[in-house]
Amino acid sequence: MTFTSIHACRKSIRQKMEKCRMGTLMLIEGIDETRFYRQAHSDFSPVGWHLGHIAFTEAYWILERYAGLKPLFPEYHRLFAADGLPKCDRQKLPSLAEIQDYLDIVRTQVFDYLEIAPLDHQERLWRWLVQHESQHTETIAFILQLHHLSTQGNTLCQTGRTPRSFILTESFVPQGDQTPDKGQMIEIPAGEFEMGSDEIDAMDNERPCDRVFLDTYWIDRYPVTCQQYRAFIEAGGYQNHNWWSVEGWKWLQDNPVAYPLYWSDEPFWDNHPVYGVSWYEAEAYANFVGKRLPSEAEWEKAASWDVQKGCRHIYPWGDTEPTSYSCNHDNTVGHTTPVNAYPQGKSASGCYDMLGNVWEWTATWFDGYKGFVSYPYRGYSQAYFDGEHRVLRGGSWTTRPWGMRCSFRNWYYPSVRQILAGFRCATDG
Ligand code: AVJ
Ligand code: FE
Repeated sequence: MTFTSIHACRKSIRQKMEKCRMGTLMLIEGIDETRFYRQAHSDFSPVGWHLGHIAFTEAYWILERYAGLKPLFPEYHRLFAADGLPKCDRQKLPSLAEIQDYLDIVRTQVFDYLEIAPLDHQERLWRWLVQHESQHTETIAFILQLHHLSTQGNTLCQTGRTPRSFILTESFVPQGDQTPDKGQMIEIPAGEFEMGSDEIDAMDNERPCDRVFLDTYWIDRYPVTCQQYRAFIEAGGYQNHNWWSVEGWKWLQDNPVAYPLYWSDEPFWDNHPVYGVSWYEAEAYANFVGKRLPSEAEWEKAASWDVQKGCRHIYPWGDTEPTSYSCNHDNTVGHTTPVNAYPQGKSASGCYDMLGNVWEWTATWFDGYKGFVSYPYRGYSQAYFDGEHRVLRGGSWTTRPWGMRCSFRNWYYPSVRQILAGFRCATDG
């Protein structure tokens, strides 16, 4: 890097880190003690832990590993490292003020070091840190939704805001059920596409970019809506094992539910995507409409590949960073939006909402691509290549801009409903 470009690089990293932190702190502004210290669900740590972990991760990678400094707060290592305490033992935390101090003290020293950091070798890690914080901020948003759910009861607008209506410019025709209706599906012609990414922001699990051949398939233009999902509920979907896989039916018997975790019968939400469903519920719905879940390759090709031009895009709409016109993300709306609300965010193939609104379950088990190399540590991705996690794509209305791109891969156990995940369906050509 030249002197000017390294200077520009420092400045841009600093700005991203500041902007990212602002969003994190905005989310927890005015948080009460219960929500700060208590687990909302056994699979999730308390909000306070995530904040400490964000500071710890920055201190560990930048101050200890790069700057060679002694740990500032050695006692925080065990508490805030991901491989420290089990989730249920993360409730005895320092106070909110102490954790905020921790964040600030670390941040000041990190910015001091940034001025002299050899970014030629370190840029990837600095940018990884912004994404790391972004992901924990999203997890905090999931946890806040769960707290709302347990205190306010079940409504789709969990943020405490009045839901906003959208003036829609494109019509939306909900599809029928039972017969695979290709009317609202898009045909993706057979051929190769470029899957994954080698860009500097790409996580280890997105690399390396590779050409992948797919046969012709069809994919839903929109994520499955509440109205469509209601047909499944009303047809006795949760009572009829015919639609469920053996695994899925077993999950349902162990977790007797009859509608998504986040659900409302109000017509207002009819054209919003369904969310708060486990992978098994998504699979059962797909069977019900005679379809299946897309593989992650099918999802990514529909999101990123321009068949006409024969090239991939970082985002469905092209290569420019997301704005409030391209998709519902970054907590700006505060809830889901109708699935046709963002015509400007369409992919080249014509799919809506590929990024933002709700995460989308895919049929694929999380694994490394051919040529995978762990970065920055084995526990980031590789520890989850266990054949027990399903890949999700796309991002939700709480995803920060730094985690939004067509190649981004998320992963959770198929039983998890506590994330903002819905799905769309696919069929063979
Ligand atoms: C990609 C969201 C599944 O939160 O477990 C954060 C991201 N990894 N710190 C998670 C992550 C390490 C990860 N997910
Ligand atoms: Fe982490």
